[in-house]
Amino acid sequence: MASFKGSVDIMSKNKESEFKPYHHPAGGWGATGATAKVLMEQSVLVKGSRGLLAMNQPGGFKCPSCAFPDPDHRKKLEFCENGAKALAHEATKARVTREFFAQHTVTELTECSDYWLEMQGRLTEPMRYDPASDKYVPIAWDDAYTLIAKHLRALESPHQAEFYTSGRTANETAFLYSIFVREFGTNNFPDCSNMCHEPTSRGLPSSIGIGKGTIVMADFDHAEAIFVIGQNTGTNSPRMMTNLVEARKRGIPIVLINPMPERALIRFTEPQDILQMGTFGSTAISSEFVHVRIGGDLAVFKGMMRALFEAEDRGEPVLDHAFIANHTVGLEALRADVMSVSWADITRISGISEEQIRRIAGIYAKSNATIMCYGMGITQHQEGSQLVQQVANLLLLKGNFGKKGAGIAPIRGHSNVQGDRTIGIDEKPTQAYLDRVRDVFGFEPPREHGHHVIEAVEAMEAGTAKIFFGMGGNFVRAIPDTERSYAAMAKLDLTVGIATKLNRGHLIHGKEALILPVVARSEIIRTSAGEQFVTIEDTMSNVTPSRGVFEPVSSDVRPETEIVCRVAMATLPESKIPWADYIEDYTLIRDKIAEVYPAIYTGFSEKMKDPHGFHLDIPPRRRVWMTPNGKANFLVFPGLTVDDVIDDPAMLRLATIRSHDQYNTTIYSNNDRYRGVYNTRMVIFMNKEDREARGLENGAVVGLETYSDDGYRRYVDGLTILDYPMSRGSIAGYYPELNPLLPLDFFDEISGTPAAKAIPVKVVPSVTSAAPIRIAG
Ligand SMILES: Nc1nc2c(c(=O)[nH]1)N[C@H]1C(S)=C(S)[C@@H](COP(=O)(O)OP(=O)(O)OC[C@H]3O[C@@H](n4cnc5c(=O)[nH]c(N)nc54)[C@H](O)[C@@H]3O)O[C@H]1N2
Ligand SMILES: Nc1nc2c(c(=O)[nH]1)N[C@H]1C(S)=C(S)[C@@H](COP(=O)(O)OP(=O)(O)OC[C@H]3O[C@@H](n4cnc5c(=O)[nH]c(N)nc54)[C@H](O)[C@@H]3O)O[C@H]1N2
Ligand SMILES: [Mo]
Repeated sequence: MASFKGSVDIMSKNKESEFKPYHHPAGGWGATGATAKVLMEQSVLVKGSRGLLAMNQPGGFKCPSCAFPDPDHRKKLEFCENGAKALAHEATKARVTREFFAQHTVTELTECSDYWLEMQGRLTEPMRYDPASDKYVPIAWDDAYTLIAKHLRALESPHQAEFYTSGRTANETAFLYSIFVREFGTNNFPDCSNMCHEPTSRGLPSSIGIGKGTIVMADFDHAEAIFVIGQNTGTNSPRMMTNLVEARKRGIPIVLINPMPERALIRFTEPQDILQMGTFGSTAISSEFVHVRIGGDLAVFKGMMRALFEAEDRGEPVLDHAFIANHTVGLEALRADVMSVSWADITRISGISEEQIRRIAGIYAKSNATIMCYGMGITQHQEGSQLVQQVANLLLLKGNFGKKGAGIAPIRGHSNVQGDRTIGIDEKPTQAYLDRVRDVFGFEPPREHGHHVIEAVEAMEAGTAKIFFGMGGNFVRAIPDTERSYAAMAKLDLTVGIATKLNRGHLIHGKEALILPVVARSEIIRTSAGEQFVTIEDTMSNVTPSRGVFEPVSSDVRPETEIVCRVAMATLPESKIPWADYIEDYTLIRDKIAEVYPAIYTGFSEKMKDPHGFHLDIPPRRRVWMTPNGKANFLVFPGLTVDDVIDDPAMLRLATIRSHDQYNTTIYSNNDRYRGVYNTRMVIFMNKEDREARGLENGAVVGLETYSDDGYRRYVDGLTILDYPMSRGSIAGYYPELNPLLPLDFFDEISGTPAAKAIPVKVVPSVTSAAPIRIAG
């Protein structure tokens, strides 16, 4: 069995691994201390602090971390511990230079951990892989563009190239990229969103007419109940904790549905609340913790709906009948489906008692305005899209759209992942959009659907894809089935990584390979037309300008937008599109965005004069439904399970999740403070009874093996079991170390999103000897 490079961290070998449960509230002084520490580690205390002052402020830049919006009027400083980490790592003093690459062969670098690669610092000049020396060597920008163009033009078909986007790419870049790739001739746009909130984008349109969330920030102030489902807010969208704290202080119930009691959602101290900090006070966040089994959410939702229908049958009016009559279709079919499932099955599959489900249904029934937030715990299942539709069903039953304090709230990940989608990064574009592109730009775009992430990997495996072009991100580390995916990438003729930092995606490369370094979000973009800014769309559909404040890391990095334009000019010399102009003046790009999207982007350039930006129209907020029948639809999904049932009592469901000190594939440290894990990431969180049933000790080192019937053995070794209050039958461990366990074909058919939260695994003996973890008593 191959060992996966990067799984075991050489740095942490010298430090003792430890498991020491965290008993403090999340946030508070722990977060403040961690912020100062990361700024010091990256040697950017002064620069970083200056950056934090400009982050998420009007006229400044947007935090490169998550997609949570800025407040309308709130604290003076608007950043969190994890935003500070993202900024410190972007503004770091460390540099990856040509001397660095001269010192290490690529084979040597693949032996280093993801953490070590990240800590080497910012990329400073374009590099080309040299097979003779097995090293990256410098290349001039023009030669890099020529090399890409040569490869692209040599393809038999444009569909042999895969154009990936990670969600940090700004609107202007993403828009030009989508136009260039379509003029080149393909819709192959695998996107990080395919692994993330695609079930939202694909599931919600048939339900409410748009694949986006429907709340705005102010809705938190008017909500009467908030549900947080399958989302680790305190780590992944820490700025949302302010909204939850404020809601709790107003006495609003917050219902948490999660197989793990995430620390911050239990008790939280706001690092920016001086009084609470001074008194070591904290706020209890969840008023009701629903300790669901992995994949048990469908049963919980159906139980809630059943309780509502039963109340109606008893003559207690809990549904919004006027709304249902005027705005929806399909109630009776939904009722029939929900009433056909028994309470016995609901409680068995969810792991939640009828009493508790009735209680949270009661909270929901009483509330006149409810927000339901959800994250990867809902989307990353085999039926993630249909699960999202059930969240919408619940909300529709009480008319929770188009009124203050209510709505559906997918909490997106990357800061512009939603914007990239809006602006054309879509492997299945609509014909109406393609017509607009044709009319505005004067070329005929390809009409057939392109590849999403999984299809792109399959094409690489099959040898039909020849080129991978990565606009940001760390594709090879983010995707499932690590071993197969590495092999697939290595078959390519050319891999291009447009990046700020060195990552494994640059080391698992094609026959030829390029690393092209960019100006980062926090840095100034200067062109002949003066300083430029870009725009992003957050998870609540606010479009705001982002203007960097630091000098670029080197004179040899380029804005992403320029890279797209120059690749286009080199590849399509006959193009009539004025690419050279777009390099200089981003207003020209925004004017074209307005032409392609008149319904939402009219007057874009003008609107961007307001540093607060503007809100894109979300029709359900006006109770307008852009569905084929013009109504909101109750959608039926029969049964109670969202993942294939494995008939073996040894089976455990594994959720691959993020630690507190990582940003996706970027590892900031090997600690996970709120879960009490220090100096290691090779752990699995397990319920004590599940552990004892297997005759194992707390701290035992084991392997995990996936149930799969496609002939591949998927196995990860050297994992320490930690007693953790997980729901029964549910275990969790870290992404990306456990991606080798996630089969490529284990995904939601509607969205193509891998079921990274529901991998069926069994515990198997360990064949290596891992260093023991000290378990604090
Ligand atoms: N600091 C930091 N911020 C980030 C990121 C990061 O890596 N670091 N990543 C960004 C990105 S791209 C994204 S998409 C978001 C991700 O943010 P989240 O959606 O919070 O992602 P995860 O940490 O993967 O896991 C979410 C939660 O799902 C729970 N869960 C697992 N399975 C189930 C289930 O079956 N049902 C329920 N109800 N819950 C379940 C887990 O216990 C965990 O609490 O965060 C973004 N922000
Ligand atoms: N098993 C499992 N797999 C998962 C998930 C999971 O929960 N479990 N989560 C999935 C999710 S939600 C997502 S979104 C994907 C994430 O997949 P990606 O978006 O591909 O991964 P990231 O780790 O966010 O990418 C990090 C890299 O982006 C580059 N970068 C950072 N900033 C910039 C910038 O400003 N410009 C450019 N050009 N490059 C930049 C840096 O080089 C850095 O190394 O992973 C998915 N994979
Ligand atoms: Mo994501």
